[in-house]
Amino acid sequence: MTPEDLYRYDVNGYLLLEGAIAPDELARLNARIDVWEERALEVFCAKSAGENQEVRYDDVVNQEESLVELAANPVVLPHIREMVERPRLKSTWIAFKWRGGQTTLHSNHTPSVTCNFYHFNGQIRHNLLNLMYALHDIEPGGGGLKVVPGSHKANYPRARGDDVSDLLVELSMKAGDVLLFSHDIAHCSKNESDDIRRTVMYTYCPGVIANSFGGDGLYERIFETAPEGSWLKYLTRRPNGFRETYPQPPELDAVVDAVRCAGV
Ligand SMILES: O=C(O)CCC(=O)C(=O)O
Repeated sequence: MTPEDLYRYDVNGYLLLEGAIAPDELARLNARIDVWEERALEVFCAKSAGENQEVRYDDVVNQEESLVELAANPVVLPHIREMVERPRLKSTWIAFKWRGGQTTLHSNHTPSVTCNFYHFNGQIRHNLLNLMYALHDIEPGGGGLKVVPGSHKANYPRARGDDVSDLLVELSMKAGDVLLFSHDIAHCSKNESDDIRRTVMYTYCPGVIANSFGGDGLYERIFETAPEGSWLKYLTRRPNGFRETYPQPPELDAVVDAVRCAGV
């Protein structure tokens, strides 16, 4: 991460990286995700008007092979490595949001256990770093994440019933962009357009934290088949308290250089 990125992320609690998925890869992924959207459309059509107009599929890396490699996307590995201690993949999901589809305002910001939330300790540390990839453009009003910048470091809790709409900033994205954000930031979204918002999420936690779904062996199959010494293997290892279950690959300079040479 550059000093500019670090400053912005620390102050705001989020960072948008443009073009994190190469165009040909994006087209390949979207062709696969079209199939999921067809499935989702059936669920959406069965919803009543009062329901949340969102269809979400959890744990997608175990169901959609084309999404596995993105878990260790070389464009974002330096950010994950920098900001999460002994990182692990925690959860993944695809979400389709139609008009009215929303996620209500929430955050993890509960500074009751000091090692368990966003903090700075000579280095940015997260309990939960979220990566939201836009697979289609998300125009203003199209369900882009709305955040309260800086709220990941708030010292006062949000007052009950305060919708903080005066503080919310909506983040539009282009297809292939990735939005990194601390789950301690107050965030929400609502699609108020006729476009279907199509996103895929990957979340990362320190090695000591368990998976959101399934047991410790949730990513066993991916771990077993990932190349020895790879970041994919490391990120999908089992949690085991403070003890590592697989060695962390070397620093990412070589990865970053390779990405630069490839012109990503
Ligand atoms: O899909 C969204 O807009 C919100 C995602 C979210 O709330 C989260 O990652 O915690």
